[in-house]
Amino acid sequence: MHGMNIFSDGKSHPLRVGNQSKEHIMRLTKDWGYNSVRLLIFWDGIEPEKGQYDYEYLQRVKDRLDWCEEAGLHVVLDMHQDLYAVGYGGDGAPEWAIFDDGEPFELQVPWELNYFQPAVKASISNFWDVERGYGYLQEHYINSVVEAVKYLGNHPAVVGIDLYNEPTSVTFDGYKNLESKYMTPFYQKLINKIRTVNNDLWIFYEPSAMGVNQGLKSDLGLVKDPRKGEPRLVYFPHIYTIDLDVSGEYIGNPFYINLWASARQKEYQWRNEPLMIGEFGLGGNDPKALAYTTEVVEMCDKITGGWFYWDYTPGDWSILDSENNEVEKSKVLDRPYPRLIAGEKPSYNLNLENSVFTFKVNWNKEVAKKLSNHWTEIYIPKHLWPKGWEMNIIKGEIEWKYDEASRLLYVKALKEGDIHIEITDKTKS
Ligand code: 9MR
Repeated sequence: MHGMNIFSDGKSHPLRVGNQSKEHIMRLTKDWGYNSVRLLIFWDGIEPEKGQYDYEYLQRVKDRLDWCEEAGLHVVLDMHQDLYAVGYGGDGAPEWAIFDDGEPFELQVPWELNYFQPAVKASISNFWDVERGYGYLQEHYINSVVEAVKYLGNHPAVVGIDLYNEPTSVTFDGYKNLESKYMTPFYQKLINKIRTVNNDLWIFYEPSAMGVNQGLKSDLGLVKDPRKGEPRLVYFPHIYTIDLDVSGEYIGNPFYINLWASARQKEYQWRNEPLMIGEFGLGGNDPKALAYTTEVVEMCDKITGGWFYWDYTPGDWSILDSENNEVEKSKVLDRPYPRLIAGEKPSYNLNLENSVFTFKVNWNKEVAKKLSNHWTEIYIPKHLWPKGWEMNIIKGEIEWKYDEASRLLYVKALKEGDIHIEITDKTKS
């Protein structure tokens, strides 16, 4: 999956869906080769009054899922929150679920600093630590997610749901305690409950944001998927490296990106689950911002992780400026990638110096038996080879075809063994 986070302008929008249009969503597949989106939904949208679900809200989300389906996008629903709730400059929890122990709150800039405000800390603690007497908050949250799954989970565009955006605590003796003591059992309960109503959805879950987003090790315990058949769990961290948080810009050294990647690689291998990146991004289109974006997407290719850029709402961070014009960063993100892989142990990368895209995969009979579709699909961006591209078959015997309308190259193995192809600029041969 390569895609965008969508409808971040819904966070505190009265209808919780934002102002973006269907045409805007259609561009994701028409103008670029995105195949998926992470779509923000909110607890205060689903259950604005205690115990009462707002089906009009869920219907508004469903209407947007129809757009996504028409655009050919897979959707991961994202139970979003920042700073616990709208009242703290964030989004997520309904008003009735806020218990601040009478602590004060003063709005801070940048927004992340509000996590340290006493009222925010208290409200977050009252959600996670059931011993403080508000255990029913988690029950209500879980039931709201299940209600969303019941209402939206069978929509043809929906492939999965992200259980909780960026769990963050500044009170439980550091983030590790939040992960091991509170988040792990909470996720397990939530997964079990989702499976009572839906056996098919992929369940995406995140480690703690604070610490892990910056590259430190996660302490989240293992969770199990009780579904019939193979587990469908995806480890779904975010990356926002510390240099960006501290100085607001990329220092031009991939050290922190590599630190993050090696920690995450160990974790997803230990968890024995696929990894995808739920969010990464930054503002601006200056050389440093473009370098950072390039480094992150190259790292994702290296670890074969799909991703969702933060975010698509036109503005400083987006691939569209506030007048909906495409900006330079869009070209960095609009890259060739395999959208479907028939084979094992894939690797791929784009060499920006000579514009050569390399794709390798192993094809064997065992893998072939498991697949219903034996074609690998590789997306070819418009902008990269404006005078045309060609494919060199370095290794393997393949059959191939190209669909101009979708800019998809289809490759099929004809013999067991390694396949190695290169896509290059036609004018350079
Ligand atoms: O980019 C968003 C910023 O404009 C908002 O003020 C802030 C609080 O709502 O949220 C930012 O988006 C964050 C997202 O919700 C969670 N992950 C980090 C994103 C970037 O800071």
